Amino acid sequence: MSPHPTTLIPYGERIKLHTNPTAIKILEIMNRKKTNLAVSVDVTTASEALKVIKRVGASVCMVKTHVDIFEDFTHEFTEELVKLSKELDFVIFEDRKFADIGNTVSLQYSSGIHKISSWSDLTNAHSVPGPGIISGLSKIGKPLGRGLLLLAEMSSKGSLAINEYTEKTFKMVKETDLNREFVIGFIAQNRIDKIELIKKGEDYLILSPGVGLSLKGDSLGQQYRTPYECIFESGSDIIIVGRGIYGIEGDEKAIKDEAERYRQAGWKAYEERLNRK
Ligand code: 5BU
Repeated sequence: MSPHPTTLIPYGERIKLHTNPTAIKILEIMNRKKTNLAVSVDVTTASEALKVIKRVGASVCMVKTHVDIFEDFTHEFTEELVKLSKELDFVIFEDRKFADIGNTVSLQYSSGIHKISSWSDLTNAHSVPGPGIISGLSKIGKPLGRGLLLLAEMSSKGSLAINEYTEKTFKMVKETDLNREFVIGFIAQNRIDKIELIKKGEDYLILSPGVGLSLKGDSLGQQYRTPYECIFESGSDIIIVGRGIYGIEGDEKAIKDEAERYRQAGWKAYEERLNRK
């Protein structure tokens, strides 16, 4: 089977295929820092998260958060996070997984304690409610230059986001976000932007969680693949790693070194994929 055409274009050359400021920023950072690694910082205090971010920042293009798991959330944290994102050159992705009607998600995105749209460059949503979820989030996020990813597949065992659901999710984006100004890609395990459905010059980012260099999974249904399997074999653009990096045992340097090990593995797989031409 011939490789998906997008996987043969260098990240830097894909910048011109986007108009969304967040998509452009992500590809620029990836190109500049030679990294397709996103670190997921799923610790339960904001102070611990900041420590991890300072250690991994140099190796990543993106930091992914779940701010609803912090016991000590304040906007001092988000201010510090935004500051670090500028200093260390990464994009912020709040993995909120919105899943309600358009009106509700627009409020959840802009209001409440977390005010996600005010500090997070990128967020994501389930397609299960239908296209109104894209319109509701777009109303808030597009004027701010934010980006959205739709969940087309999940890494967990038994996920229902497969086959027809995945295909319909892709079609929903094509039909709803006509100028591709807000939805910049998908959370998926495969290159779900099917060749026969994309027009020339259309470019989507595929981000894959469920990545580990040594473990195969956990006891709660998570399934891991290696950076090589994600980037080279499945054609993903960005690998998302959580416990594989922040959960590593050892001193402060161990987390930094592990992030660098994943960065190198992800980048090597990307270079091999480009050279496959
Ligand atoms: P881990 O520690 O590398 O297993 O963490 C993976 C992170 O990615 C975690 O924050 C999950 O919420 C997130 N995730 C995932 O694991 N699988 C999915 O399909 C999606 C998100 Br969508």
